[in-house]
Amino acid sequence: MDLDAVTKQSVLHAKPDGLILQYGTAGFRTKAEHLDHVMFRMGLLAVLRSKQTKSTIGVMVTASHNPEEDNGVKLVDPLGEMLAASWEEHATCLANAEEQHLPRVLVDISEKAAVDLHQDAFVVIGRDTRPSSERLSQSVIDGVTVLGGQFYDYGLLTTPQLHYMVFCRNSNGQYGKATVEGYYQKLSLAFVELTKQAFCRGDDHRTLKVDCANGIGALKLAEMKHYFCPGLSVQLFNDGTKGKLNHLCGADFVKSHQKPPQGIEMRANERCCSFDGDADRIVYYYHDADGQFHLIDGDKIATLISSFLKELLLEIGDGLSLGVVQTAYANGSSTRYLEEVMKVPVYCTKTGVKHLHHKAQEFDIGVYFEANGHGTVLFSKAAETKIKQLAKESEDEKKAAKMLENIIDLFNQTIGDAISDMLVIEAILALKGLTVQQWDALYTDLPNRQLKVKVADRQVISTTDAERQVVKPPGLQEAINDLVKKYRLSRAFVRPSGTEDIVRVYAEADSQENTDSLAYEVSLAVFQLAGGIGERPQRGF
Ligand code: 16G
Ligand code: MG
Repeated sequence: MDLDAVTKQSVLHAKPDGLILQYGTAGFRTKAEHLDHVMFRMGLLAVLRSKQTKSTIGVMVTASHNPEEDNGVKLVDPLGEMLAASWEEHATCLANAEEQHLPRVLVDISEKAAVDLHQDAFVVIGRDTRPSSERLSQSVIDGVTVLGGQFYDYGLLTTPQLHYMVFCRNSNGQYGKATVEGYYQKLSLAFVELTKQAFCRGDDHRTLKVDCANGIGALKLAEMKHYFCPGLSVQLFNDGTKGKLNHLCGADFVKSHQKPPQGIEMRANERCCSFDGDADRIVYYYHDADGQFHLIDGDKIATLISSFLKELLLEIGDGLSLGVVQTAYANGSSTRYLEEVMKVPVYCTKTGVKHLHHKAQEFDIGVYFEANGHGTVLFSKAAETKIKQLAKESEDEKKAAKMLENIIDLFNQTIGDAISDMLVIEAILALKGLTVQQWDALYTDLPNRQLKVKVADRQVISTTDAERQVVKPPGLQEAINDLVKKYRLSRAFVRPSGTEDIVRVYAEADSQENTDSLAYEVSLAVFQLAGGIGERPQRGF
């Protein structure tokens, strides 16, 4: 390591005095103007991680669904996964080191992680469409080059596409070709194969309206959509030509406000979906004939997908295990439906993709979705081999095995991917001949409400049992228990946000009115027992 060169370059990417940032659930994320030094340093860290793993490492510059003025960065590990937890700590140390300590921190990390400094390093970089992203990704490149790393800059990519590229490169192309064209071809080939039967039945021409959050998803879907024709035609809205990124649109807006985005024309019973700003989340929705809005979130997506997979597995008489992984935010009705009607085992983990992802890896086939629309299906190597080598005795078995093979190719196995999820969902709806209303009718969501409470220090709250129980501060869980007892079919939990300086409150109950009361009362308990600041929570929002 040429530490003198690092010191010299680092001055050009100086850390603002006193700024402390944390590598959180989704990497570093804050106002773009505070991130230049973090980007440079993540370039340095990516080189060390690449040397240590002897693999290509990814760096994605994005702040997902955050406002356009924000930005962020995360590292992608060799198999296209999120950065290992021990390296999150290194990332935090490096980002917060004062200028004069930077060389020492780099040496420390190299020693602690036993990095072979003679090893070559290769880093691939992607970015979203934010105005600040191009400049910030240049700072990443400065960091990579000053430590002698090689790099390839993909430029504009969705987050899942960058994960895909990393995995392709580290699997010697076995997972796919590490180009945008390779990604399009892999997914669209699997989609066309999978839907052949449905579309040759002459089913009506299918149209889907997609709100792209004025983000990168629009550019990529525009390049890709001719591959799905004539089976599926997608119409893009909020494609970034006019509106602001994530402003009054996108998956996060639709899910949290439970209303349609601006900028999309919806007619009754038309199937619509929204991506988030970096296209790793998707939610569906429609208006019924009475103009009522219906949201189909990650829970219902998981249900549709797992019931289809279960049917195919029954067909091939497999013995492969299927499990669904959710978080505490999953609607109670979805969990009940999966367990009691579909008889599928359901597991709950802490919020954040990496937690769900790791749990899902324990199954032959692990379906994971957060209610907010982030999710995918992971097939173990063993399951994939078994499906491919199965002695197929009947036509039906052959058909089911072929479909499973296509589904394996269609799902992005590295991380939730709005484009790939959308194609799987569209394929299943077409094959099953399901309308969006029929899908929605699988079960009825319990009314639910999410609120935010401002407290002086959100870390005074700590939780256990996959965030469903509070252990600190004392008395808070007891207060929540007492409030929950007042309502039917009720449930509530609180947790400190990993991305904002607030505490999140979740409540559900038998009616919207009761849910709103419960959410308000729990917010008040948080405010009183966990050091609330500013305005007290108000009834009615
Ligand atoms: C991040 C996570 C997402 C999680 C959300 C929770 C990744 C890639 N993203 O966006 O999974 O649902 O944070 O935010 O892990 P919160 O902690 O503010 O509620
Ligand atoms: Mg995102």
